[in-house]
Amino acid sequence: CDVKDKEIATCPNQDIIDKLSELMELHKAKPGQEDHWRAFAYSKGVTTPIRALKHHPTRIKTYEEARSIRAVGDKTARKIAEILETGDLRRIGYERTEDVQVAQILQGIYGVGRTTAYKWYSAGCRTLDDLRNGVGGVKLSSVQEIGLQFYDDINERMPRSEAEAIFNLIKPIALSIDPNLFIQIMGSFRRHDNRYVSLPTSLTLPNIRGKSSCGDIDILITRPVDDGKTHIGVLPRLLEALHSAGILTEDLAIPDDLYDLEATYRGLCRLPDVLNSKRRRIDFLTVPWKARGAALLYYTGDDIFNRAMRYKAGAMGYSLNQRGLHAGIVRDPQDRRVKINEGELELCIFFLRPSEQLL
Ligand code: DCP
Ligand code: MG
Ligand code: MN
Repeated sequence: CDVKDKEIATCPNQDIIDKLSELMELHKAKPGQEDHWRAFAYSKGVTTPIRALKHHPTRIKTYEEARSIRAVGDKTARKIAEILETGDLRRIGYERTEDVQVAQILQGIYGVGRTTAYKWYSAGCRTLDDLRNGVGGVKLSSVQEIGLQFYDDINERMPRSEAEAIFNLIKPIALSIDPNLFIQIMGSFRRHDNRYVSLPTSLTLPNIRGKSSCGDIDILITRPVDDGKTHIGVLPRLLEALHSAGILTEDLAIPDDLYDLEATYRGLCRLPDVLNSKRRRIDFLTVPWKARGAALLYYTGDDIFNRAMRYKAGAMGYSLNQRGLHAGIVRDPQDRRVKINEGELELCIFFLRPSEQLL
C-alpha cells in the first residue's frame, strides 16, 4: 500500500495495519527510561511486520497465514488473529491510559519530546489550551511556542505538488546566489534511482519513494569544487533571501556555524502568494561535494532502508553513513563497534541519476 499513497484505501489488510500502528504509536509515547529501549525494540519488531503487511497482496484470514509471512513472528501473528476474530486489539485499550494520550498530543508540538511531555503532564497540563493558559506554570521555549502556534499545520503532511511548488520558488533564488550550486529535494519526495544496482528483494520496496505527500521538504545544497570554490557562504545568504521573499517564515534550528561545509537548518515555510497558505516544515542540508552521493542516499531514506543498507555495507566490510561508503576500516578486536581508523572514502557517487551528476 505504501507504494503509492493513494492505494492505501485499497489495501486488503488495512484494518490490521491500523490497529498494529495504533499500538506502536502508544508504545512510542510511553514514559520512563527503560521504556525508551522497549519502545525502540518494539518499534523495530513491529514496523517490519507492518511494512510486510502493507505489501501483502491478499487478505490474511488465519494465524498460520499471518505466520507464513517472513517478518511476522508469533506475537504479531497472535495479535493479527485477535483482530481477525474480534475486530479489535485489547492491548490498545490497556495501553491507552490518560497520561499516554496526553503525552501523544503534547509530543505533537515541535521541540517537545517524551520527557518534557510527561513533565508537563505531571504539572497538570492536559490540553494544548492548558499550555496556552499557563496551567502548572509551564514555560515554553521560543521554538516550542512556534510549534504550539502552528500545531495543526506542522502535523499535517503536504501534497507532493506543494513541496514541488515551494522548491521551484527556492531553486532559482539559490542559483541567483551561485549559478554553480547543486540543489535537490531529498526525503520522501525523491525517488531513488536503482538502475545501476541490484538489491536483494527485501531492499527494493522503500527504494521507490517519490511519495504523494511529504511531512517536510528536505533540500540538499552542495557545489562542485573543480574551480576551487565551495558553497560556503551560500546558506546564510539564501536564508536571508528566502525570509525577504516571504517563503521562510520562522526559524526552528539555525546551525551553530552557518559557514561550515556541512550544516543543517530547520524552519517553517509557506507559499508566499497563496492566501492563507499553510506553514510547512523545511530542512536545508549542506554537504561537501564529495559526500553528495551518500547524502542523497541517506536523506532520501527511509530510515529502515538506511538501516538495512548500513547493515549490508557492514557485512561486506565497509562502513556506510551520510558522508560516504568507507573501506579499509580497522576495528578494535576487543569491541568490533569501535573503529581504530575511519578508512578511505571508497565510492562517493552512487544512486545518482545522470541529471543529478551533471549540472
Ligand atoms: N533519516 C534517518 N534516520 C533518522 C532521521 C532521518 O535515516 N533518524 C533519513 C531517512 C529519511 C531522511 O533522513 O528518509 C529524511 O528525514 P525526514 O524526517 O524528513 O523523513 P522523510 O522525508 O523520509 O519523510 P517525511 O515525508 O515524513 O518528511
Ligand atoms: Mg522529509
Ligand atoms: Mn526532514
